[in-house]
Amino acid sequence: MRSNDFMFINGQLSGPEVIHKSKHLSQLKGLFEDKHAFQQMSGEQVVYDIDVWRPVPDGTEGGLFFGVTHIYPGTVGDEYFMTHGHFHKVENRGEYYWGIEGKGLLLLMDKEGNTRGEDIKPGSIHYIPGFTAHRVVNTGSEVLRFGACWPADAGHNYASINTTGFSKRVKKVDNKPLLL
Ligand code: PAN
Ligand code: ZN
Repeated sequence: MRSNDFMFINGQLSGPEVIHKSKHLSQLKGLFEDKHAFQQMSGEQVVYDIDVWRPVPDGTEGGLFFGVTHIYPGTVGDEYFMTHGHFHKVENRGEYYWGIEGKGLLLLMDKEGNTRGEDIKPGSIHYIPGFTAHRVVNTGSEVLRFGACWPADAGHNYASINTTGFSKRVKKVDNKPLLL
């Protein structure tokens, strides 16, 4: 029998078609509240890395993608490092996230702009329904790793987050995360 070349060990995804991408601070311009603190930081700084396995072409109906995101610890002013966040382009497409290492908060925002948070920690599983924007925030002092599985035809709509953002932010207040 032929063995599969894809492996997922110790939070690291490997295999011949795995794509690695880094998200630099400069690519998250406008998302953090403290513009002054943002300007003082290097735009070259990596906020998170993503490893994605796309076994089928982007947009394939019925296909699934598998990814791992690694968010580094840090803040912009008092706001924790986080992913850009998005709705899916095909809005009804859902997704699974699960915690692997580190701790944080998954922000879920519905179409009416109501935002709620779920704790991400090793072993936690999160079902993200369709029509729901999702963003992950690293509230710990270590790297936060989480897995994701989503439909290959979901696509990403980042534009609406660029303009309206999420209705809540996660900030470090007295050394503790607060959803404000
Ligand atoms: C994830 C995200 C990944 C990075 O794979 O794309 O965590 O977050 P942003 O895409 O918001 O930068 C996912 O939700 N895919 O649909
Ligand atoms: Zn998604």
